[in-house]
Amino acid sequence: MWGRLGLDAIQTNPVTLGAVVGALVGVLAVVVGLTYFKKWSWLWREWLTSLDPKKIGVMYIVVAFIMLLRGLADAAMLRAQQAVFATGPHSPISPDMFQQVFTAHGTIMIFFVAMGIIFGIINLIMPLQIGARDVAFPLLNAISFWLFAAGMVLINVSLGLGEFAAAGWLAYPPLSELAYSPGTGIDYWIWSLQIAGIGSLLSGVNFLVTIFTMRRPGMTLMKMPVFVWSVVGSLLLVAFAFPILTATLAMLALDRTLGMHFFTADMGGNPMMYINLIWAWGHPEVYILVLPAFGIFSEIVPVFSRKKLFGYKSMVWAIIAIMLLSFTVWLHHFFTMGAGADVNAFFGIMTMVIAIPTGVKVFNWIFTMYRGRVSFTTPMLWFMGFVTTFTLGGVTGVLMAVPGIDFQVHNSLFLVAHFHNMIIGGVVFGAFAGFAYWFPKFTGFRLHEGLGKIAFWCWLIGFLVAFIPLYILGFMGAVRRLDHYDPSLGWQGLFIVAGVGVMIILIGVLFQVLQLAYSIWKRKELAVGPDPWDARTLEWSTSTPIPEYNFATLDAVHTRDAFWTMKHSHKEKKSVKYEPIHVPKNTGFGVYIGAIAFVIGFAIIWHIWWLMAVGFMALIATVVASTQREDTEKTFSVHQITATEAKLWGTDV
Ligand code: HEM
Ligand SMILES: [Cu+2]
Repeated sequence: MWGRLGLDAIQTNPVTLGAVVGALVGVLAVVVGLTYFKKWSWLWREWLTSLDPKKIGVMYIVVAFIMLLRGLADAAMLRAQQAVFATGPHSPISPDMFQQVFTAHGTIMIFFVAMGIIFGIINLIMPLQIGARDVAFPLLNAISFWLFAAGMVLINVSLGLGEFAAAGWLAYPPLSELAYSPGTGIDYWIWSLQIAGIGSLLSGVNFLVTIFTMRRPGMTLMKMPVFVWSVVGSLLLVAFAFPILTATLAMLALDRTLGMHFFTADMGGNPMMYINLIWAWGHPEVYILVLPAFGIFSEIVPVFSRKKLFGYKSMVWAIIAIMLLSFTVWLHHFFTMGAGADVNAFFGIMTMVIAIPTGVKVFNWIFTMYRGRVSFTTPMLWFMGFVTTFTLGGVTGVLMAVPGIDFQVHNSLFLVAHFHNMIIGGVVFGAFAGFAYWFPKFTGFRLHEGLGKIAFWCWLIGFLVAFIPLYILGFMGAVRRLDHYDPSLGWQGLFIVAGVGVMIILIGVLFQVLQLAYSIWKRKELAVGPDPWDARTLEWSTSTPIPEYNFATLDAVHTRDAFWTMKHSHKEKKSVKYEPIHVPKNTGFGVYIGAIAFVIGFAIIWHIWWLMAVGFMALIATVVASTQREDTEKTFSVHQITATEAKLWGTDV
């Protein structure tokens, strides 16, 4: 009846059990809190069923932040093992568990932290920046979020029920095939990524349509803010790369559940095919994550340098070039697989070519600062940290693009240091910069600067202390995913230094939490107006708090920095005339579809076939029911808009 699921599926390892109990206590605390304060219906009405991208964006970021804490906990365990226990016979972390921990860390950080942050920020900022009131398909947007959330819950269930995957974050076969990973871990991995990935694909299409059809009148493509351009680049990559992931995961699932042989080492299968496919998605994926971060910095640098962005057009072309080139380099992840010298040379050269448009962007940011009146606020500090660490990561990347060198450092800690340089310096610092920059637009108060600066320095110094030793260790021959080594190798000192670096980072995270709490506490003193930084793009032109319909009127724009022009052209303000505005009504369909996707995934993982069938039928019924909704919009009347605007702008009449 319950397929592979039995009581023996419950994890009993003390470390895992502790984590599960901790997580359950956390969930319980939230449930009790919501019940005690009678907030359930508020939560359902205001948040879970909302189709407002501003709220969906916040929910993405909340999920991503919780997952960041889990990913950091995993990272701390890896560091503790390598610094303290790796040379001795005893460790609280068994070799098998170590594999689960690095797989969990990589998977969760990429799919549920970085992707969550990026989609959260796109939801929050993109519609506002193009001067729109919504996205093209609001319900689809909610469904995407709930599929992301369903994938997140599913992969975390494997902590307590069954096992976490232990084949690395990309689950290379043959290790990930049934013969070598007979448990449920890989199935959890496949289905949670499949569900979340379909959500990402739907978002990608949804946002592209939004950008191409819903811009303010007058905002031609070459007048879009660079952040929006970076989102276009990122989403085109989503649209073309995620189907490859979906197909690859589906083939691995067919191998594992129906005994097929796409990627097995026998019966005509070929594991090398998987490695090609997964990186044909995987390399574009890193640009899916980093392009929006470039976009964030392209907004921040001009505002805090009090100058317009240097080289707008070259910025746009650089995004397009990076986007196209990123599909031509995937083989640099497996130069050592034996494709031959000519193939390796081609992919090595293409990889180096990508450094050119990226360099263009870095120079443009620096030229924007040149002779500007630069104010070193926290967003700007994150930018400076980004330029430093990202450039270091870029240089080591170009180094590894030389196949001959890669043969030496492939799968070593040198590589691990390189990609964390790009991901932490690029995506994570970019997210923090954007968070500090846009926070006041959504809340009406700034984050405390002093605490933010301390957090920044902890992150930057902690990052360098944690990862520079890995470059050296990589040269000394330390491979990645290593849970034991001989003390005579002399590596332990460097691993201990790296561990200290992680502690400094964790102190930084503590300061960020402190900063948020303190800023909320002191929100009266930190209160600011709708345009605290004297910014240039449309999201700052509406009031704070932002009304549900974003903008009362959709005035045409004429220039690139549209809001800047509005502020500085001394045209007489025409008397505004409002028209009724329609916004989508809340609906629970997103939540239902996410929940059903979770059940289907769970049923397939545990081979509970009747439940899977029931799930699919429920899915079809729900989709059909959702198309039958009639009363899907609510309307703000002219009278309501006038009253709301007067209240928001503090000009009560
Ligand atoms: C912020 C502090 C972080 C620390 C201290 C850290 C630490 C580590 C460590 C120790 C490993 C294992 C290295 C080994 O193989 O020996 C690792 C692997 C990895 N990390 Fe991180 N990491 C951090 C953040 C991130 C972030 C933000 C991401 C992505 C968004 C990320 C993605 C990965 C991936 C994909 C792997 C490879 C996992 C595998 O081998 O399958 N990490 N990290
Ligand atoms: Cu790559």
